[in-house]
Amino acid sequence: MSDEKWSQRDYHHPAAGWGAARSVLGLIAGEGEWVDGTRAIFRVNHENGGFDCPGCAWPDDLKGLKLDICENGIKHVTWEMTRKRVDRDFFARHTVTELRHWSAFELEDQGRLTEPMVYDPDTDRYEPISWRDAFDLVGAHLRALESPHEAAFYTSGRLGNEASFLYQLMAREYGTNNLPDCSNMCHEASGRALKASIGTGKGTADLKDWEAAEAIFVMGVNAASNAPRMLTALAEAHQRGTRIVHVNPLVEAAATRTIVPHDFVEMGLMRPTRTSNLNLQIRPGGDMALMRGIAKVLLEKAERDPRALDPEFVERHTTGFEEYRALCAATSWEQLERQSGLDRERIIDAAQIYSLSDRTLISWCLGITQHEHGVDTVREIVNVLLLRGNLGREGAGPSPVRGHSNVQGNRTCGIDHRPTPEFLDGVAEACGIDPPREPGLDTVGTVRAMNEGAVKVFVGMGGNFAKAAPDTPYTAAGLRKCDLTVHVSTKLNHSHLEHGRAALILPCLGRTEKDHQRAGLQSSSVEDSMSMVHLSVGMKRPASPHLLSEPAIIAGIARATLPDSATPWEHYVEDYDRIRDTMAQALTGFEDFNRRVRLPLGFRLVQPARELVFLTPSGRAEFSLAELPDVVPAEDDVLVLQTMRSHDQWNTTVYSNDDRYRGVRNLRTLVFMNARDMRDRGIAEGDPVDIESTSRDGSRRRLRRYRALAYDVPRGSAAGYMPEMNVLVGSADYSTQSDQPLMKNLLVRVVLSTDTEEEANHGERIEGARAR
Ligand SMILES: Nc1nc2c(c(=O)[nH]1)N[C@H]1C(S)=C(S)[C@@H](COP(=O)(O)OP(=O)(O)OC[C@H]3O[C@@H](n4cnc5c(=O)[nH]c(N)nc54)[C@H](O)[C@@H]3O)O[C@H]1N2
Ligand SMILES: Nc1nc2c(c(=O)[nH]1)N[C@H]1C(S)=C(S)[C@@H](COP(=O)(O)OP(=O)(O)OC[C@H]3O[C@@H](n4cnc5c(=O)[nH]c(N)nc54)[C@H](O)[C@@H]3O)O[C@H]1N2
Ligand SMILES: [Mo]
Repeated sequence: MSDEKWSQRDYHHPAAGWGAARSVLGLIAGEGEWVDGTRAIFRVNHENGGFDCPGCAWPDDLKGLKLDICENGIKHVTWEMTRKRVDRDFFARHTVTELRHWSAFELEDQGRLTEPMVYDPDTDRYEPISWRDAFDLVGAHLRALESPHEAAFYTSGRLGNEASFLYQLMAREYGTNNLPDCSNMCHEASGRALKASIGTGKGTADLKDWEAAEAIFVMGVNAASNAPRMLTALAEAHQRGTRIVHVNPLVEAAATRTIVPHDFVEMGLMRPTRTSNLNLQIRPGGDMALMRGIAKVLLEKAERDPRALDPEFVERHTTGFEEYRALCAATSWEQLERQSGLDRERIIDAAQIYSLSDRTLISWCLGITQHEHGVDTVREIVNVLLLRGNLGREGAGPSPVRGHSNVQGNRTCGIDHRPTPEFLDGVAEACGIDPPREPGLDTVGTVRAMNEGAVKVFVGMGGNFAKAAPDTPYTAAGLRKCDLTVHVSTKLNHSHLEHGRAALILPCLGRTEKDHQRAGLQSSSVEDSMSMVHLSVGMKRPASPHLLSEPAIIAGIARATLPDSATPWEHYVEDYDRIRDTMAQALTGFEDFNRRVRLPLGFRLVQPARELVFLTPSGRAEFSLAELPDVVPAEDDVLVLQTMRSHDQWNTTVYSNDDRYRGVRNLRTLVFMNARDMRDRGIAEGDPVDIESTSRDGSRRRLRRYRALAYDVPRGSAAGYMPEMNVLVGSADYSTQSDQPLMKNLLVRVVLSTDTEEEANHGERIEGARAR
């Protein structure tokens, strides 16, 4: 973070390659982690021993060189393994009010948290507290609440399966389903859509399918930065002749060419592999129209050539086909072109690639889900797959790219504010508790409830709720209204500083560290994007002798809160095999858990839809019949703004102000715009602009003196970075289908700034909410 001037120019090198290699070396050296860093890298994602890379949820490669790592994974691992420490002296030197002005980078860069800390309002500082007193404080607050629903238990997607199971058990034994999680902002739409369409809320494809596909659609994901190991799959697929279609308003680095990250020969020769056959620069939110257009082309073609569809599959395994056919016929090309922002010819090109392939995978991430119509769009993706039987067949199926490394496992193990009756029955029987049956609060609901005084205790199991959640000042105000906020964390972040009247920071072991309990060295399991469950074992000495594991912290809180609990909390923590034995009884698909998770590559959870068993009301895969929404803003001067990640950040952790593949150096307070949209507004390259959003409740919010940069985005759309831009997301701006905040769909006006430098960059709310 220097005062060095910013710059932006096109990046012409392939993704991964030497830019990435240089960056990795700098990172390892920079953190003073040469030895540990390099040793750790060779232990990431290994089949025997080693820890699961916390960088993303892409599965481990099962073949070839076991060097399945990437630049951003290494960045993430070395960040956790830093030698720097945030100790009691640090907290003694800085008041909370002072720290609140530090950047996210500056806070995390102080290093690892070392001991439990409690907030002292008299000194406005965090001070040391013993674990026992910390647990007692949480227990006292939770026991004093009038109703268990006055507490919320947030989870960020790093938490291992065993800890997730204990955490949900504690919340439910205590009496609430208030289990908001990061998935509420991430893939909630995918889960709901897949559950409705095919009966189970997960993708059906695995890495073998990626290797067998004849066509792959990559929709709304910046793979080179956020799932870099996907680059290998794409490059290898392209070399095999697989046709690859990228759908994205931006042409991202992975959508052109890459150097296979672990192919050192190719790196040496600088020989890039192409990763695309077709790039479709879609209008934001236009993906559903594209999918419907593809279906329309296929259905018209099928009138002359029945092989355009898979009539046998449709007949045997689906319902609603005739209605869907009629819906497609009734949707005009004019509508499809306008809503997708694509010409008919381009849609036909995509349909052609799709219809010439007998094995097609469609993968997607936040560009699809963080929209009002995220659920309908994912269901439309499934509709298109069903038409040609691309399900339950090798090389085919829906393949959402999940975010956090264990976000899928969290859900499987019960982190869900809307648990199914079957799930609760399993837990009730195996654990002898009587769980609450009514749905709990999700992320958006928790923020509102804290502000309304309905939630008084907030427990965050990892993550950075204050910055990750929408409407930053409103979320902060909610946290500050709480009687108690508790954060289980590895590093300091703003959530510790927007605290309740009483507040605790509880430091935990990271995934790279050895977790010793009474029965010896413990391991935790995780589930990747493709339903593979395997063990992760830390190999480093803990950052401090005072750290506890997440299961131990949960057990400590549970015992203090539920003194008469029949759950053997201490017994569980002594040996995680015991937790797994209970999970084997409680959770479907976890039979014989302890044995199977120790198989060299773990095991694959059964995904019934892949076996063509559909747990839907009809027992079949269900075509969805949603009306095509209007995604074009009503007013001409409004732009649709998306908030995304740079190459050099991990969610709320910002490593630098650079964004290599988009050619940006030293600037995050930027907005990418179409050059013609800039000209229309009298804005020149790099001019300071104000960005004003209008929320659904009529309230307006503004960011000042951002820099406008011309970028290849469709007219009428714009892009900038999360989490800074969360100040523009109103608390009313969430999808009615998924309750996900509309982080890729903000309606904004951008104008030349008339402010002075001093007024720069502070997000603000500029008008009270009008009633809807
Ligand atoms: N290095 C690194 N890795 C990460 C993360 C990280 O922060 N850093 N975060 C992790 C997490 S939690 C997650 S959820 C994932 C996020 O992975 P991504 O989904 O790649 O995250 P974003 O950076 O938000 O990028 C969204 C992409 O969707 C595109 N997009 C926006 N709107 C639309 C649209 O309407 N239609 C289409 N088709 N595309 C659109 C954007 O141009 C961008 O390419 O990555 C995970 N991996
Ligand atoms: N505007 C906008 N907002 C977004 C998004 C967007 O695209 N646009 N994306 C959303 C998405 S997809 C997500 S997933 C959320 C992310 O929301 P979160 O998961 O809440 O945020 P992270 O930044 O991933 O959390 C980082 C913190 O986790 C803690 N941590 C790291 N490792 C560990 C560990 O092993 N154990 C524990 N206990 N703590 C640990 C550290 O203290 C670190 O500061 O943000 C959402 N917010
Ligand atoms: Mo995410």
